[in-house]
Amino acid sequence: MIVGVIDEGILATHEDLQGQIWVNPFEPVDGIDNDGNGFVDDNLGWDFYNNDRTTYDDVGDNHGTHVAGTIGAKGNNGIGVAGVSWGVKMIPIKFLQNSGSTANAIKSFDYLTDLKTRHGLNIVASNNSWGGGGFSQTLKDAITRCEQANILTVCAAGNNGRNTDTQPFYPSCYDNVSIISVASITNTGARSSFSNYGAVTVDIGAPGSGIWSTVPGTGNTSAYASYNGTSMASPHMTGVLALLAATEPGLNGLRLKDRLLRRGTPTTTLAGITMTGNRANGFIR
Ligand SMILES: [Ca+2]
Ligand SMILES: [Ca+2]
Ligand SMILES: [Ca+2]
Ligand SMILES: [Ca+2]
Repeated sequence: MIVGVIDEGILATHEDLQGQIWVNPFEPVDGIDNDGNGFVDDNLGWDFYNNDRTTYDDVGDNHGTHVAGTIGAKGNNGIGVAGVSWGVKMIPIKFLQNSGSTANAIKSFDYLTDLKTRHGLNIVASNNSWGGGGFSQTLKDAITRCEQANILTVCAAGNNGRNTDTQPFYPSCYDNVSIISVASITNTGARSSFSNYGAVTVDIGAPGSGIWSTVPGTGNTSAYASYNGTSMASPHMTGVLALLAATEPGLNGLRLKDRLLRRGTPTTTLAGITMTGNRANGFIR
């Protein structure tokens, strides 16, 4: 199972992420674009922000590293945390470094679509713990190209505490059927006060308050921190999606999404303010 993490970079050498980061098998580091995708030596994904091959930069790529830990930090190794899916491989696709552009977000989605269509990799989804720009037809079109390649787009619902049915937040509110928009809940199951919601535009809830995960420490050491946000809820959902895809390899794309949403746990605090009224459930039957 492979998922794309479209975010900041990821500290791939973190003690609890080693082995969890995808390595491009078609791209030896030799100064040549061996796989012909236009990116030289993209063995660990690509950095669209700086347009270079280093998908971790020592400038505070902590958000991306934190998100990655929630999806797939190594479990059962006696250290740190355990991600939702221990068997997943994550492709670092960096387009954020404090800020990011829609143009580079589009390139990020297309990078993933190209990897899957070119090599037939089992890329099931991308995680998108970001948003906030206005409506962009070209970004929506890039998500549609992912959709056509059976790559689901998991999105943070946003942290404005508002109903996005009336005040949209993007990309979570594009009407692509492949988007899964995730609200944040607390450890009691209540909606986190910051979390956006919407009976039409938000699909499901997942934990996003007080989430302990991997971050770069001083000198790029392995550290851990607690963050809040729908940015932390979305990767829980992406992790559950990877688990489900692993146990039911015949399911992909929209069938996977449908199964994923329906197997959530009904949650009264999410009823009427999300499409399903469910919270994510990683229990494999
Ligand atoms: Ca390449
Ligand atoms: Ca190369
Ligand atoms: Ca870089
Ligand atoms: Ca661990």
